[in-house]
Amino acid sequence: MYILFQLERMCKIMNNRLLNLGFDERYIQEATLYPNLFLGRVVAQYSDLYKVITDNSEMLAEASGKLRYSSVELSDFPAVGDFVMLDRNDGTRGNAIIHHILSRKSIFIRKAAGKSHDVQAVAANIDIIFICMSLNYDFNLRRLERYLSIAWDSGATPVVVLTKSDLCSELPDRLAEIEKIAIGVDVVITSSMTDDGYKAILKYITDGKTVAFIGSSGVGKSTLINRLLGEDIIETKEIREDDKGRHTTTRRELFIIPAGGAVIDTPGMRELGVESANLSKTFIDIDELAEKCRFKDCKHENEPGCSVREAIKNGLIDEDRLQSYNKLKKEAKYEGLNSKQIEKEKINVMFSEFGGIKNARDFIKSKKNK
Ligand SMILES: Nc1nc2c(ncn2[C@@H]2O[C@H](COP(=O)(O)OP(=O)(O)OP(=O)(O)O)[C@@H](O)[C@H]2O)c(=O)[nH]1
Ligand SMILES: [Mg+2]
Ligand SMILES: [Zn+2]
Repeated sequence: MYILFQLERMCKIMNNRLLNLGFDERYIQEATLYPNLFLGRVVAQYSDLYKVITDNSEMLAEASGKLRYSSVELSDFPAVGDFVMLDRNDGTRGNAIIHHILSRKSIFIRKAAGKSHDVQAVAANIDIIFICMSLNYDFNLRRLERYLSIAWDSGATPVVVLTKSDLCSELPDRLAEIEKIAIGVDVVITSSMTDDGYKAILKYITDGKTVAFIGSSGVGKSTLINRLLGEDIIETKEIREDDKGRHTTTRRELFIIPAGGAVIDTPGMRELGVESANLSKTFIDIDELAEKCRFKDCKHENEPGCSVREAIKNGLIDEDRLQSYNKLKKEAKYEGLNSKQIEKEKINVMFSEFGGIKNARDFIKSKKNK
């Protein structure tokens, strides 16, 4: 009886661990396509090596030759948060091999720094993206618009996390500014100076969900995650006087939260290059006004009957916001493509038992004709 009880308890712990890691029905089902391989989740990356967790083990893994050669962009390689198919379920006989990456429900992508213009996956299969911005020197509305454009395209839901509220004396002003530009986005305020200063973020981190913290260096991402973990697992460091961070966190890493859910910590980003963006969601105010412009192809410069210019004149929209919109439009190679692709993949998974969407359509048609 006691053994049975212990067994039940162990199963519960295991199931909770898997649930908190995000192993939900969707991935378990997709994994059945590869009956000879094992399902795991990438929790950290060290250049070419990955730390992976499976249902009963943790091991190092590398991408298979085939996966490496078929990858065009950096973002085609495994990323932290990815669900992957491995050749083994324990690491006692050397590194495991990652053969497949399961289809991603969301992916936060940025153009990598440097000349390569490569596209890098920051975090995969996340439900919520915490865009962290500190309420002192880091506060910058134009940068926030940039983060939001990518986040809305990622397939995850953005939440703005304003950190270091203890260092800000104009909180109501800052909030009013943000509310004007982060349309339809939750905004939460945190401080690590009080015991409950991090509690506003708790409601977003629940069983089976994965959240990612992104933002500039030194805004307090790792400090918040340590609070969630209940102990100082991640190194945090004071930043210099001029608030230029030293990049304390150097790798992306996924942690399981004891109370439920998983979080991904990321190193502070110096620049955030935009490859794919959802501008119509981020700048919904401008898009809605643009529909009322006299000319369909209005550039909102000095055309007559321009509703956007009218709104700027009346102080409803800042000129800077329109410029930010134009700049991102120019920079983004794709608009709304990422999310559309993800949507298509979801549909394909849904219809996989028919052999994909095309066969599903034929099937529905044949039913109708009967
Ligand atoms: N006053 C104040 N300081 C904070 C707060 N949160 C974090 N800090 C301090 O800010 C510094 C940077 O915090 P980190 O958590 O390392 O910042 P990070 O965003 O993880 O930085 P990177 O890892 O470099 O990206 C540390 O000295 C923290 O103690 C806060 O709410 N108020
Ligand atoms: Mg950090
Ligand atoms: Zn116009």
